[in-house]
Amino acid sequence: PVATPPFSVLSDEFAAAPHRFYARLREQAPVHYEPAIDSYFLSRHQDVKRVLTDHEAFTTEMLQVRAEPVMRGRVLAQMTGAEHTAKRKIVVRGFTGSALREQIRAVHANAEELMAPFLPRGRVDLVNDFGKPFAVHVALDVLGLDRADWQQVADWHGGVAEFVTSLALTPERRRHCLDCAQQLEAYLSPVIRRRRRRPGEDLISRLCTAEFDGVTMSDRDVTALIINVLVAAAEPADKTIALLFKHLIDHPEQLAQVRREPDLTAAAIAETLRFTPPVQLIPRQTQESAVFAGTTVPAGATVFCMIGAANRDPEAFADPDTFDIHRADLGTARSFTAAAQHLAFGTGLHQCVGAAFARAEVETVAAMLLPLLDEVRYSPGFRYRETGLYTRGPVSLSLDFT
Ligand code: 2IO
Repeated sequence: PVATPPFSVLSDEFAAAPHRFYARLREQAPVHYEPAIDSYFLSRHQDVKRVLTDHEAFTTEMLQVRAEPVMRGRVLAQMTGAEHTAKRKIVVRGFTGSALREQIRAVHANAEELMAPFLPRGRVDLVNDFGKPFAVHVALDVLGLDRADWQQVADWHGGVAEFVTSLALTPERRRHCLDCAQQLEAYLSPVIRRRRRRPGEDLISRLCTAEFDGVTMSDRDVTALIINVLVAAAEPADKTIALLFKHLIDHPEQLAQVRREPDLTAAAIAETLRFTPPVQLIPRQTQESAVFAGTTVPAGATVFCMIGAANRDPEAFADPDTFDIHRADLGTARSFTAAAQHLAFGTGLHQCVGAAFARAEVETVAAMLLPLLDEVRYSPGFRYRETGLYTRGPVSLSLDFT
């Protein structure tokens, strides 16, 4: 008899369909240790929530090695105390009021422009034809960068995102990622210099000129924030849009309801984020040793919060493996705030600062695409496949419509 190898989140079986393993992990290995990367994986809603809420016991120190080398400076998630409060406030301002209204106009314009060529054909790959270029175009418009550079920026972004979202990198890939980051920084430096001299209405200008409680942003802060905004805006957006359409196509009665009552769109997006969060893992580091479900995690250990598993914990959601935009425990109004029950935007001090923007972006796209894509369905012969462990989404989503 051949012994079954120990379960691993790094296995091909897990990569093919992580949700099939969530219940087993929560019930039998709520603190799963992965020796190859010396990290612990937490899958229960209660444990994940505790880690994200207690930012003193569970720090973001590992971002120094997991993010800083490609962000080219410290990002908000690495900061605490007065510095964090001031700089987070500056970023929040950059995504509210007149700034947000202008950003949503850019969302509209880009969505319209990118979808136009596919309308007469009656077929579009929502990931590769639309979502990916759309997400980068919007990020560039928000930052006030030239959309003509989008292919180049998208390539650099790919390297930066690969670094941040990899569980293991070969030395060659690592060099490639660092190279992308360096070129991106070199591209941004003269832009930052110009915006300091002659600021406009874009996010880079706002970051350059902002002040809160006497705190301002250094060039390094601005660089890191621009790269952070680029990754955070580009990496999950195409996935969320494609997953929303996939779930609605798979649940035609709910699709019909959203078409009839567009006010249900926010609930459909919130349920998509709960059911299939595009960011599946959030790393933290234990300050002291900590006990979860009777298992001790040593001090200084890397802990990965499994957002997908926590979001399907029956202790937190009734009938968790069912996609239901009407679920009573969704709390749509709170779904894009720190009070959310689902953990797709994290929670606590470092909860996603772009959550309100993300909601407005995806709502705008959905409101625009639903009426355009009549009788939307999978293209004949289309095979659905997802990829990614850290961020995860459809490889493609080929749709036919009338
Ligand atoms: C570099 C991982 C797509 C963030 C980071 C500290 C990124 C930070 C996140 C999300 C999503 C990206 N972490 N956004 O999980 O800004």
